[in-house]
Amino acid sequence: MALLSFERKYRVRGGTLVGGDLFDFWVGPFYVGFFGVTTIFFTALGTALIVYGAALGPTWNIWQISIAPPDISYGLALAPLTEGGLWQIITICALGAFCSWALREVEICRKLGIGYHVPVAFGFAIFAYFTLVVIRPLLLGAWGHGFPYGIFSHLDWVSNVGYQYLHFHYNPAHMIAVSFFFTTTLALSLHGALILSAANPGRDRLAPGRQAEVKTPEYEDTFFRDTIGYSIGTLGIHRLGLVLALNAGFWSAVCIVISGPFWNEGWPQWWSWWLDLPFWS
Ligand code: 07D
Ligand code: 07D
Ligand code: U10
Repeated sequence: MALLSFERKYRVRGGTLVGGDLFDFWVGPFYVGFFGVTTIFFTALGTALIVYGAALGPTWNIWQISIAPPDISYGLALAPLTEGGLWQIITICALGAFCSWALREVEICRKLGIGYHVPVAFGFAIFAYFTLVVIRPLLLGAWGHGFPYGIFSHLDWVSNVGYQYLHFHYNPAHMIAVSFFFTTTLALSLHGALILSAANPGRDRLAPGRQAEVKTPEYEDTFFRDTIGYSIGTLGIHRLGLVLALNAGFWSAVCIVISGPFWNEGWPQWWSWWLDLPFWS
């Protein structure tokens, strides 16, 4: 079914979580819904506050604009606008916008009658952000532990926090997260390459007598059986991809939340448990 005639069939009322029919309409290609309105609200307010913070100075250089969290001395209190209060409201707006976006995805899934996999997956990204700017600062007792909102300043924060633990690569959860990120790109490159190779077979590599045609999944299975002895299958690779990517985000959240709240020394020191094993003595 062509996209436009499909849309005529699917663009009907129903499936909303909040607001009933009130916002149940589209603007151009975009579904609006109650959560489309809250997305626009939080995004517009948050962006306006970032622009206001930038206007307060000292720079309009897009790379250097930075909205810093309050000083550690404010603890978990609200800070004056110009001393971190802006960061606090922008954080609320960001979480409001991200959660609205996820719930708008849920409403679209309900309209389509498909699973909630995409909003659940986005939920893991939101969870990683929530861990950085809410859970860890709460556990450490100050909003000042959140990261600043600026392109280069947030890189400075990552580097500084990393070196605070001497060698962040020794953080075991960081190792797991990094490995999941690497595995995700490996899996996506294998999958993208395999699908393209089956959909678009090279004429010059065809065995004599074969026609260039889009190949069936048996060919895809056989490639990996011949290569590594096992094929995970056409549905399986998508399950695997999702599981790998969600784990990358999940273990990232773990690696940062244990740094400080549950481990104060350098991460290399953490490995002394290995040397302390009774086995060696
Ligand atoms: C390609 C989808 C499109 C999204 C894009 C991002 C903004 C920010 C805001 C000026 C894959 C849009 C950017 C709306 C503009 C202001 C105030 C997604 C794609 C293009 N980072 N980070 C970037 C964010 C954190 C780290 C780039 C956001 C943590 C490192 C971009 C968050 C840590 C590097 C960016 C966030 C961290 C980057 C490209 C939130 C650990 C880089 C992102 C909300 C996770 C890279 C100059 C990208 C870079 C980079 C955005 C959080 C580390 C500016 C929105 C605190 C080491 N980050 N980041 O392609 O070039 O994502 O930085 O949590 O090297 Mg970051
Ligand atoms: C938080 C982004 C959420 C985004 C959301 C959506 C918009 C809308 C609109 C485009 C989690 C935002 C959307 C704004 C945009 C439009 C229209 C994603 C988030 C909700 N590290 N490290 C990680 C590596 C080192 C350190 C994670 C590698 C050094 C610290 C990942 C290396 C030191 C922290 C990772 C390396 C160090 C991390 C990041 C290599 C520094 C964290 C991914 C090869 C000296 C962070 C939760 C992530 C973390 C983190 C990878 C090196 C420090 C596993 C590959 C040794 C302090 N590092 N790292 O979390 O875990 O994504 O955050 O050297 O805080 Mg690291
Ligand atoms: C996948 C797949 C698959 C496919 C696919 C894909 C995964 C097998 C079948 C998809 C993959 C791709 C297309 C590949 C590329 C994707 C990436 C690399 C990922 C990164 C993506 C991007 C960088 C693009 C990001 C773009 C975004 C997020 C869109 C931005 C849009 C908006 C902000 C509008 C959102 C709409 C909302 C909230 C509701 C409706 C609102 C409007 C239309 C605006 C009008 C406003 C109102 C009506 C309210 C009034 C508001 C006011 C007055 C204030 C406005 C103020 C402002 C500041 C705007 O597996 O199959 O193929 O394709």
